[in-house]
Amino acid sequence: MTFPQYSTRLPCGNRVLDLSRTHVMGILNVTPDSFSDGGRFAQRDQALFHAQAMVEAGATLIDIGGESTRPGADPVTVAQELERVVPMVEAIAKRLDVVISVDTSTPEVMLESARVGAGLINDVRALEREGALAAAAATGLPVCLMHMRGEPGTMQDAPHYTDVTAEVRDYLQQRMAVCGAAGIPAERIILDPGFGFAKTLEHNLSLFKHLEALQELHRPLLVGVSRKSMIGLTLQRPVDERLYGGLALAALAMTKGTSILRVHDVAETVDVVRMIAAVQNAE
Ligand code: 7PM
Repeated sequence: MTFPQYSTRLPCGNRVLDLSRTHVMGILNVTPDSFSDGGRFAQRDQALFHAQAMVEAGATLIDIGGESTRPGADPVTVAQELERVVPMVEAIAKRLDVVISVDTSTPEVMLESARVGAGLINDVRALEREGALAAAAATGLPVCLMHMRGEPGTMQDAPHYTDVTAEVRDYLQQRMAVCGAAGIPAERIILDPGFGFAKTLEHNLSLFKHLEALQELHRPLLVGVSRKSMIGLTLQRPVDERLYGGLALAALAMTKGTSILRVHDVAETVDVVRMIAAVQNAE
């Protein structure tokens, strides 16, 4: 393993991530379809219980998202997203020792989440939405910039690339420059190739194979492939049978230098990370 070209200490609000090791980010969905309906408070209780289980299993970050990015999903209003996300951020920040990441593109959600204890902004639109750059800069928090093209609802309509890895790298480099000009320095940025976002299976596989090329940008990488269709299409598996494929990709991503693995299956992924780290740290 080559030594990272960036500081391994990433301040995330009132916590610090040590990027000299690989972290597991647990996915917590707070969209209404993600938990059985027992009313708003029962849903919050269930989500909190799930977050606690993920932290006990070794997640050092929890990613909270209130917008379904599924193609065809109803667009969520700012008020709905605030109501879903902010109370969860606050509840987790009060109770659990974990960095809270908010999966949002909405400026108001960034600002309110930061106010109640979020430690990281995770934006699948790389701060392209109106007002998002200024809001993220105002929070002072680190930002994960993800590559996508178009909008979630239409992004899978025949995406075309000449060289997917180079185009993803160039896009992320451009967004880093835009962030710099808006007062978000490179030291506060995490990069994500955006697996499954405006990419065919072939694009996803090629991008994964050449993931090391993103190290040229000298920033930590976050990879999210958990249960995604690139596993389903490759292995011909439905969404509830993609764990082993996902663990294979987690292992591969880690050996390619990924700092943060965004996953549903925390306990299983933590075993993969610990096992690889044991070998990497041997004489
Ligand atoms: C429907 C479609 C539901 C897509 C959920 C998804 C990533 C992310 C998501 C990722 C970062 C999922 C995605 N994916 N944030 N948010 N990187 N940074 O499968 O790959 O979890 S949502």
